[in-house]
Amino acid sequence: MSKLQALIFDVDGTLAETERDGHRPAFNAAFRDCGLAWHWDEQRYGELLAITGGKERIRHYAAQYDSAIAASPDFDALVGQLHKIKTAHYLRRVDQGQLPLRPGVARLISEARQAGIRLAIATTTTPENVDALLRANLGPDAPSWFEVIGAGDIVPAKKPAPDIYQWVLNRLALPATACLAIEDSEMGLKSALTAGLRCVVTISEYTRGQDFRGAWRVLAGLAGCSLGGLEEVVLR
Ligand code: XBP
Ligand code: MG
Repeated sequence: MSKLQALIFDVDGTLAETERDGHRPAFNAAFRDCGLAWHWDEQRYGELLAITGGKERIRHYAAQYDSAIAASPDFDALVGQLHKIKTAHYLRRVDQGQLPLRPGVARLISEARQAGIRLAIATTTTPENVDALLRANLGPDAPSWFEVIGAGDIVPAKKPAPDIYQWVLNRLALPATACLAIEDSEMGLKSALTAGLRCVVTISEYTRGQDFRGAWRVLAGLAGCSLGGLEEVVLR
């Protein structure tokens, strides 16, 4: 039995519903800015979320639907430029308050802080996106509440690989048994489980119907979830 010592939060889909109305329009704006006739509608984007990481998602889409561009000599540079522009568009949306936290997230973070439970982030998204989302919704100090923020390219293999959770556990210097991961997707769940973590899933807009076998709890969201309830999960 272990006492819960840390909560490790995923970001996109878990802290906030960022994909459909945040990342997706930011990608489309970057495509327009670069003169590409690409457009990811809600359904296409849902399919593309099977590829974690924005740059990886762009590469996958080009390989599938625009082989001429994928084969161009400056494709690598184009991917980097597209993603940089996309991130700027995304950050603008976050800073304008367009991406609120999901119900119950702020309360759980506050409860954990009051109880001395350590906080961390394990996400595929770009680090600046994490800081901006936390500041926009919880105030300028919020990123400092998270002892470890593992994000984006800090690890070689993105979710569902366990790398990002292993990276966070190493920096927390805690065993997986003392922590609980909170995720929204099958990819994130697999990443946490492979890293030896218990994981609570809060289903998000794009992850309804995914395979959450192995999760300790599958919830519609954190609105009705207390820290005590989560601690009881870990102590089982
Ligand atoms: C979700 C992702 C990210 C975002 C886009 O991350 O897979 O790639 O879709 O962000 P998580 P970037 O659920 O692990 O938070 O374009 O910065 O990758
Ligand atoms: Mg997620």
